[in-house]
Amino acid sequence: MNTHLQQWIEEIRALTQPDAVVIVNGSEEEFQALIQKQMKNGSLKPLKRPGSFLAWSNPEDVARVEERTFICSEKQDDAGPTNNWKPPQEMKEKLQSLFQGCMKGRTMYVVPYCMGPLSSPMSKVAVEITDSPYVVINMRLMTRIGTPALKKLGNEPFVKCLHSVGKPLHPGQKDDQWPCNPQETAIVHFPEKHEVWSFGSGYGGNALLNKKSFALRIASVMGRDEGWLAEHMLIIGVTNPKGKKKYFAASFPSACGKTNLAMLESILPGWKIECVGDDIAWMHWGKDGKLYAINPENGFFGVAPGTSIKTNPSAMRTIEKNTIFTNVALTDDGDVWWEGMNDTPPQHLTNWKGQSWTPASTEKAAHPNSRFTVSVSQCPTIDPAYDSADGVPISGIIFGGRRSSLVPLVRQALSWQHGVFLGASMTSETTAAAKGEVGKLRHDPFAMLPFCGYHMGDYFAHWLKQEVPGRTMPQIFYVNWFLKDADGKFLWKGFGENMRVLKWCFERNDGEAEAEKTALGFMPHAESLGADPRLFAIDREGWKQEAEEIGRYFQIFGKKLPEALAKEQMKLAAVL
Ligand code: SAT
Ligand code: MN
Repeated sequence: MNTHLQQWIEEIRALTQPDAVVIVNGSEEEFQALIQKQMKNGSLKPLKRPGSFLAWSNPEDVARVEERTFICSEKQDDAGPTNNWKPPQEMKEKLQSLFQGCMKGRTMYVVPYCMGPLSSPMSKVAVEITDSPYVVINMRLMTRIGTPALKKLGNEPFVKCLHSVGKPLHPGQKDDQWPCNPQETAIVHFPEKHEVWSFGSGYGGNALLNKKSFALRIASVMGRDEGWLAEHMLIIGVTNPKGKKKYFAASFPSACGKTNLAMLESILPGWKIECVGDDIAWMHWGKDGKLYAINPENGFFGVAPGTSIKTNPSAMRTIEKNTIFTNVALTDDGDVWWEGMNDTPPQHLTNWKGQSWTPASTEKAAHPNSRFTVSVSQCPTIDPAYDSADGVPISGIIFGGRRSSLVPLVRQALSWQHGVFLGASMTSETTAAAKGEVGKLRHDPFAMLPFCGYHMGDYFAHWLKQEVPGRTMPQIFYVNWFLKDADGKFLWKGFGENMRVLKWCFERNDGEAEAEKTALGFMPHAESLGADPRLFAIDREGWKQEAEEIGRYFQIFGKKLPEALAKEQMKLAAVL
């Protein structure tokens, strides 16, 4: 075994004092045994769907906790104004005491995993040590775990991810259905050391450290240092009726429809969308000057509510079997249900808190951030190249947020620099993916606000630096599916209809689609997309205020705000 790993296991075993240590090999038998173990203690309930299970979390552990997430870089300035920072030494000491004996009565699982295709030079191997068997089975669906990852690693150093639910068991003590320790939760990143320490939560990105912690926070730092991009982006292949194919990457904040767009079923005859990934893209420049993306993940951790045969048929087919559901409702015949799955809810359910539920209940049956975990291999529209070592060439990058007013349906950036400005000035209404108020407008640059592992001003500069002679820069677009009219009704149907917008982006990329140059970028004519003209209205007063607000926001980056972005902000303010 890898000598660094051997050493690390010994160190963590001594610190956390588990009853047993298991090196996870990733086999089917091991997976089944872990499921049996969790069914026995009630953590997992078997479902009618073949190979599928339901977990209900502690109601205090249901989403990412941003105020308890830290970037502990050596210098505070490297974490920047958008991250929580503590001196690494002080934080390490605190963590040492939190982790002291924290795995007593539990098994410590050592999970080697590879982010990205095993054969790809862009992929990276990491190891997560966790005392949560729920984390292990989720990781088996989400990443490439076990022996193949260890083999790829050889004797190289690796990213160390340490996780504990923070709930040691005394001899004879009965375990909780969802052990966690919300009072002491902390998700801590040491970017220089390529280390993550997560304590107290078992949910999603707090605990599956491969995802936001490694593939975004730590990987964004690696990308800065090594000249590539780790982004909160889905990746899709779009094929036109002539059989021409282009790939797009698209970045939206959590729970703004990335999974739906990634699995879109075209409503336009002859057009086809295929999915490479629904959440994260690692992008490197090829020798041919094109930008190539891989999906570092191997599964989906999708938001359940709102997913239906109408909104996302491909996802519904993906989750017909071999799926772990978390915090959805249970039907009386052992299936799952969530708000938005169909028009008429069942007459009786057990809600995500394990309580009896009827349509008359005032509480939601499924938690708004309830999820499904499933392997990409079950997605009927998975792209043939999703596991390709070379990745896929990106023709366009799409940014977007959830804005009920002001921001038009789609526009194209005037240049790379303007596109970076659009990414930097992204704003979106908050969702249930993170703890806190829902529907509150906030800045979320590049949908990376909670996920950038270093100073956001440096991150903007890193994006600007990508434009060098000899490279084919992807075109940049900005979309907003969420505009509402005065009565609060959506102006755009979204979902399958979004194909019309993608078609325009595709044809812009071919230099074919028409567009008008406006103060906000190139815009299509509403009629050509079959869209309500209000989706393209430019409210100059509103935009003046928006430009001012962007200017105010940019000030938080101080000297690290790139000149080019300050200029773009002034250009926007001047043109309105
Ligand atoms: O919980 S996760 O961070 O994995 C999901 C999300 O917020 O996008
Ligand atoms: Mn996400």
